[in-house]
Amino acid sequence: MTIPIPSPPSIPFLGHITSVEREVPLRSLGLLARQYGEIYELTIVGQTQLVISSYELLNEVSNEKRFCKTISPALMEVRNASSDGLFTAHAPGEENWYIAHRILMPAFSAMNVRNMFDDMYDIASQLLLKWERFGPGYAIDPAADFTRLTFDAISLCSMNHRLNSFYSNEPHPFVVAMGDFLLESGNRANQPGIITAIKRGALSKYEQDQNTMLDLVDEIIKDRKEHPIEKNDLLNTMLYGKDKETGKGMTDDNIKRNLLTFLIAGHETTSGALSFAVYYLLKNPESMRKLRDEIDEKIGDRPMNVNDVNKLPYLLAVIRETLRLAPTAPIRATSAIENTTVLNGKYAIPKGTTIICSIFMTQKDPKIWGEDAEEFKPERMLDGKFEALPPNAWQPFGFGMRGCIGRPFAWQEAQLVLVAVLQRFDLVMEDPSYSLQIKQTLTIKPTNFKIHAVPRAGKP
Ligand code: MNH
Repeated sequence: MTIPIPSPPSIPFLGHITSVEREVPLRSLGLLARQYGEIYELTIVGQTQLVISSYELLNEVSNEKRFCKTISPALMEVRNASSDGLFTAHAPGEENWYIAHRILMPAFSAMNVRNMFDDMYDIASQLLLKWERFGPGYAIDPAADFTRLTFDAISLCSMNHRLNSFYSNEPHPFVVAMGDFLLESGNRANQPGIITAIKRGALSKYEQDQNTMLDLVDEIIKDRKEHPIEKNDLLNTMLYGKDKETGKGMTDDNIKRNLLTFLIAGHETTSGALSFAVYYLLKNPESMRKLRDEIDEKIGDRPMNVNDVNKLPYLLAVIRETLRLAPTAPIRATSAIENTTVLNGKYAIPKGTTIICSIFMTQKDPKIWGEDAEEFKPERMLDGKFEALPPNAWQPFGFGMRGCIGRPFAWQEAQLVLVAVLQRFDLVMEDPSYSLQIKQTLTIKPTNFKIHAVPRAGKP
């Protein structure tokens, strides 16, 4: 016999909207988990969603025979711009996902990403120069500069297009439009359609933001068509690649949607991860010291090169631990393929119901990580302990066939940037009493966080 899934009391008509805080919905999801447990049900504007927060449940739903990715209400809104691009496509369901997946996977293989190292380093050098020239008195907003870096890097490495974000005081217009678009997409998922319709102003701004993003996409495609290059980059692969299974290429519209997808998914999460890493390292000076010692010993003053990637164990542990505590894509959504039960028949899960997997919570489950689960301890990822983790305990890059396609790219980029920055600078928190505040759009990043970069004595 199954037992009912707990649910907070709801208000007629509005459902559970009031339980889910606008600013940082994640925080409410965490509080609700504390009150209602590892699985609970929410009804938001007429849609039932289950929220799971324990390792055990996440592991059970991480099974492609029984569950598959579903496009959550928030991602349904993001589809307004990205449509059947890889991230927001329905699969199974939309053939374009399979075609694009097969054509584009090889472009982001570990091998191909190695070839992008020099372009990545080019962009990272621009950040180093900026921090050097502004000097130690300048209060750096790491999230803003890491966004310049990751955004310029995805565009240069995969589209051969320079955005030159470091040459502007303002964030790139695409980045501003994207932030507002993602935030509004999340809001729209949590409000009745009638409110969306009433908020006309927001609606037209919402459309403008999409146009701002798509304008850049059009510009990049036009530029490539006018100035073709011979390079197997992502853009040429999209324009000229053929799917071996169907013989089909990607349609013009699907190319546009995927270019947009890569411009968004290819920078926002890595930028957040780098910002969180800096935060945790500054809050844990012992870890900072160990990491710097490792870099000094293994690399010293020479520039890092592609053969150093994945060779620094403490660095890898720091990035893994950062993405455990602060998975920058903090939730994913799945649903049962058939009516089923979970936890040995305890709860019934109807086919198709959206299951929000709170990776943010599951990766802090004390049953896996112990009573100090909330603490930053890279040591738990060292000496074979990462490899020995139970399946799906660490899952910041999603799961199965819908897992992250950019993982090798993000992995190389995060290593390269942390090494280059720590080789040259002593980082200091602007306000030593700062404690983490999170800004959530669809992804998370630290907010109101400022640092200073003091050139290290005797370093180039
Ligand atoms: Mn990425 C899917 C996390 C970097 C491009 N990414 C996912 C998913 C997660 C994720 C989680 C699965 C989402 C879901 O189930 O709904 N991604 C990350 C993190 C980083 C990251 C934490 C950095 C750190 N991602 C990148 C980079 C790129 C990229 C860099 C591009 C170069 N990600 C994607 C794409 C998808 C995706 C494209 C969609 C894959 C698919 O469904 O086919």
